[in-house]
This record gives sequence, structure tokens and C-alpha cells, in this order.
Amino acid sequence: MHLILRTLLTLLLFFSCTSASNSSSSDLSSDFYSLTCPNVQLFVRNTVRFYSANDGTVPGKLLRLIFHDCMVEGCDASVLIQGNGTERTDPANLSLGGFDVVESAKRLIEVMCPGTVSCADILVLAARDAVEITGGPLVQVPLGRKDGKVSLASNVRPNIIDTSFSVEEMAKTFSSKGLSMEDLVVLSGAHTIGLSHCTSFSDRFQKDANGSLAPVDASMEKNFASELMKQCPANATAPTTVSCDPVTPNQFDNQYYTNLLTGKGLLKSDSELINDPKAEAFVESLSKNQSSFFDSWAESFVKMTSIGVKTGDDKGEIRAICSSVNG
Ligand SMILES: *[C@@H]1O[C@H](CO)[C@@H](O)[C@H](O)[C@H]1NC(C)=O
Ligand SMILES: *[C@@H]1O[C@H](CO)[C@@H](O)[C@H](O)[C@H]1NC(C)=O
Ligand SMILES: *[C@@H]1O[C@H](CO)[C@@H](O)[C@H](O)[C@H]1NC(C)=O
Ligand SMILES: *[C@@H]1O[C@H](CO)[C@@H](O)[C@H](O)[C@H]1NC(C)=O
Ligand SMILES: CC(=O)N[C@H]1CO[C@H](CO)[C@@H](O)[C@@H]1O
Ligand SMILES: CC(=O)N[C@H]1CO[C@H](CO)[C@@H](O)[C@@H]1O
Repeated sequence: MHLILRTLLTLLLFFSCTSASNSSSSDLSSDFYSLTCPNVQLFVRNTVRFYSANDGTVPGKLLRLIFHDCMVEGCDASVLIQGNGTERTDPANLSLGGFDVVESAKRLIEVMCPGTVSCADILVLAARDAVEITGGPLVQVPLGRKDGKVSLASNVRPNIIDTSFSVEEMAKTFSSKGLSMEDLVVLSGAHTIGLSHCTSFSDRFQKDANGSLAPVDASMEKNFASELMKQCPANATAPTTVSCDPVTPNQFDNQYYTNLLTGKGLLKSDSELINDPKAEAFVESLSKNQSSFFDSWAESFVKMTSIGVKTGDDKGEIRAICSSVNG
């Protein structure tokens, strides 16, 4: 009995040491603020709940924001910085939102625990709460990120997934961040909630011989295609949006994967996922089992929110406000 316990302990120590020796993400911990700001999770959660109750588009925006933060310069809140030539000024930012939610949580937290909690951690917490509020799993996320001091629009394009990407191009971008094909399929499940601008998928339609619009991809389900064409008139002046998941638009569930298999993936980058046999197998399996999607989501989300985290004082700071670096 004792021997078994001791062997187990040794094994556990061995694994925690080997993982700690290489990756800075292992400097994160779920109790990082337990002494310095024990209620931080509650502050963020209440703020996200408040904003989401008033505006149903908030959860989708927060999820999108965390992707744009973590994929560019790592999860360091660089996406939140305002000013000339920052990430926010890239045209890809047009679909970004939720900044006010993070700023509001930050203001509250600065009153309760001044100078303690990073905007990067607040953004991660807000995104995980967005998932839980819409019916998804409550993911335990490790904390302790510092805020970055660099935010360049020129870093955006080379690091994010464009909606026109093929599955190979997406896998390559993910792999450069240490994320696998499975992570790609699982994290694409974020499109189970949220809205997309018509311009993000207008390339999926073209004029046919008679001059009317028709889907480029014949596998797009017919009713879905005509509904999209109706919602997105070719010369709409106002930026129109449609739901990423046409079936259960506000519910974080595994419907997204069934959509993909039935020709109802909205973006080209969604529909692309079934063009690779390995990715398609993940799609099939996730479409059949929601709890397996939730388990995988938790794992991939923690992985994604550990990309390029800054944990030393030399690499980052705790910003006073999220939209600018400390003066
Ligand atoms: C941005 O640049 C313009 C001109 O290049 C300048 O007038 C403006 O003050 C700058 N804004 C900031 C926030 O630096
Ligand atoms: C063009 O219109 C004609 C006549 O209405 C129709 O028979 C034909 O199928 C249409 N072609 C396409 C590509 O929709
Ligand atoms: C779109 O614009 C073209 C010319 O600019 C016009 O002929 C057409 O009627 C417009 N279509 C709609 C649906 O408004
Ligand atoms: C669904 O996934 C869960 C969690 O991964 C697993 O425990 C369960 O056995 C799976 N159910 C089926 C029917 O495969
Ligand atoms: C995540 C990380 O820092 N990985 C590093 C682990 O160590 C090897 C070898 O020194 C590096 O190549 C990795 O980049
Ligand atoms: C929210 C935000 O910062 N939006 C900016 C996106 O980029 C355009 C220019 O491409 C700016 O005008 C917006 O202010």
C-alpha cells in the first residue's frame, strides 16, 4: 500500500517537474490570485453575466476576442490596446467586440484589488464564462498571465485564420502555435454561437449564367444557401450579420458539427473541416457526443489560452487600464 502511494507520488512529481522545466505556461496556476484577489472569478463572471443579459451578442464577441488575442503575440491582451497601428486597427478587427465588457470588469477589479490582475487573465476568464453562460462547460483555467507591451497590426494577418483558408492552411497556422488538428476542430466549435458578417462568406457565392447568386460549393445545403442569400443581399449597404450556427444560434452545444456534416457550415473555413479525413473523423465523433465535445473543448481551450503567455516581470506588466500600456 505504502509502496504504491510512494510510487504514485514519485510519478506525479516526475511529471510536474518535467512539464515545469520547459514551458512558461506551467507557471500559470488556478489559484494564482487566491491570496491577492480571491474573488476575481466572481467579479468577471458577474460582469459578463450583466453585459450578456443586455446584449445576446456579447458571449460570441468575447470568444472571438480571446482567439484574436492568443493567436497574435500570445495571450497577453495585446488585442485590447488602442492607438495608431495596433492590432485593433487591422481591418480584421471589424468583427471584434466585447472590449467594453473587459474594461468594465477591469475597472471593478482595480477597485477591489488594485494593480493585481492582468487584462490578459480577465479576458481568458470572460471568454470561459461566455461559454458557460450559453450552456457550455465551466472550464477551470490557470491564471497568472502578464499583459504585453507590444501590439502591432502587422502581426495580425500572418497569425490568424482567414475565413478563406483551406484546412491545410488552418492546420499549419495552428501547428505553429503548438495546436493540433484535433484542437483546430474542437476550437472551431466556438462557431456554435456568435454572428458573422455577410462579407465573411460572400466568396462562397457567385453569379450564375442568369446573373443571380448561387453557391460556389455544391455541397452547401440548398435551403441554407437560399436563406443566406436572402439575409445577405448583394448590395446591402449596412453590414449585415447572420448566426454562425443556424440551428441553435445562442446555445453552446455540438450542433456545429452536425451542421458541418449536413452542408450548413457558414464560413468556408468551417466547411473546409470535412475535407481532411482526420479532421472529418473528429467532426463525426464530436457531432455524436456532446459531453465528449465539452471535455475536448476544456482541454483545447486551456491549451489555446496558454499560447505565448508572459509570466515574468521582465516580459509583461499589470496594465492599469486594458486599452493602453502603462505610461
Ligand atoms: C495617430 O496618427 C495621427 C497622424 O499620423 C496623429 O495625428 C494622431 O495623434 C495619432 N494618434 C495617436 C493615438 O497616437
Ligand atoms: C437560367 O434561367 C433559365 C430560364 O428561367 C433556367 O431554365 C435556367 O435553369 C437558369 N440557369 C441557371 C444556371 O440558373
Ligand atoms: C443592386 O445594385 C444594382 C446596381 O447597382 C441594382 O441594379 C440592383 O437592383 C440592386 N439590387 C438590390 C437587391 O437592391
Ligand atoms: C461520450 O463521451 C463521454 C465523455 O468523453 C464518454 O464518457 C461517453 O462514454 C461517451 N458516450 C458515448 C455514447 O460514446
Ligand atoms: C514551449 C517551449 O518553451 N518549448 C521549448 C522546450 O524546449 C525545447 C528545447 O530547448 C524548445 O525547442 C522548445 O521551444
Ligand atoms: C474597435 C476598433 O479599434 N476598430 C478599428 C478597426 O480598424 C479600423 C480601420 O481599419 C478603425 O477605423 C477602427 O477604429
